[in-house]
Amino acid sequence: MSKEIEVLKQAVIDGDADAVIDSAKKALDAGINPIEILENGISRGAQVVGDQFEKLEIFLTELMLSGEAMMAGLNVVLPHLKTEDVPQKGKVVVGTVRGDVHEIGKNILKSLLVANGFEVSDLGVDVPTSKFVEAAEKIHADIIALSALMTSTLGGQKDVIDYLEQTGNRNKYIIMVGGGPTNQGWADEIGADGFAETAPEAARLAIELIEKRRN
Ligand code: B12
Repeated sequence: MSKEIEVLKQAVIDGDADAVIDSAKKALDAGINPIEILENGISRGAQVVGDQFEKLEIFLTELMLSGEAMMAGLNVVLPHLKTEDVPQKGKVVVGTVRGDVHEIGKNILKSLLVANGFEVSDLGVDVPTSKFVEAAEKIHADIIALSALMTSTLGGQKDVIDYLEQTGNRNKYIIMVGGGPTNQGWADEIGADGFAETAPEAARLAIELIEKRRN
């Protein structure tokens, strides 16, 4: 891993927003791909912070400082994502499910979808089930992308699918799920159409699923 990315990852772990901004700029100046900066610098730093929090090696204040540092890094890196000069691929509603305020992964996903030619409506965090469906109907979305970062909020993804089924609208939308505790098994269990481990994979999958549906 390059020196710039190592420094960035450590700055995320230290919860030092100024150092995150500085090292993210240096990584961009060094010509490192923004996706690599996000995945290997910010996301890997987040993973370490999460592990430390789980083991009670750090506490909420430190978790919050790291969260703020990650957001600061995102603000530097996301505008540098290369936007593909492609025709519109489709419309996506994204959001973090009810009860969950984690937004970093969702924001990366949104930016990568936009960079890949999708029109994205971002509902933010702690989004009630019905709001996803209302927004999807309003913009005639192709995809609803649901982020959940906690085992206690995963159910919010299933709620959206159940709601669509109950109202006879399930087949109108492609449902993608992702975020920390989600996996393919969970996606299969709740009847989602797709799961991806990372945002770049999610953007590729969105293209694949939309093409499959249209053919
Ligand atoms: C930063 C952070 C916070 C910040 C969030 C800041 C913000 N503005 O978002 C703050 C401090 C607010 C926070 C709060 C809390 N947190 Co927190 N947090 C984290 C941490 C360290 C990093 C999360 C993150 O941003 N990762 C980086 C991003 C890039 O990764 P990602 O979200 O997974 O996204 C990637 C992929 O999953 C994918 N993806 C994401 N969404 C989607 C959606 C789709 C459709 C697809 C296909 C893909 C996809 O793409 C992304 C990029 O590749 C995690 C640890 C971890 N391992 O996740 C804990 C963690 C998620 N938090 C945790 C907890 C417990 C909390 C609190 C309850 C703490 C408390 N006692 O108050 C609160 C929850 C508040 C709430 N109601 O939501 C636990 C959850 C445990 C669990 N399994 O349930 C974790 C796992 C830490 C731990 N190990 O204990 N947290």
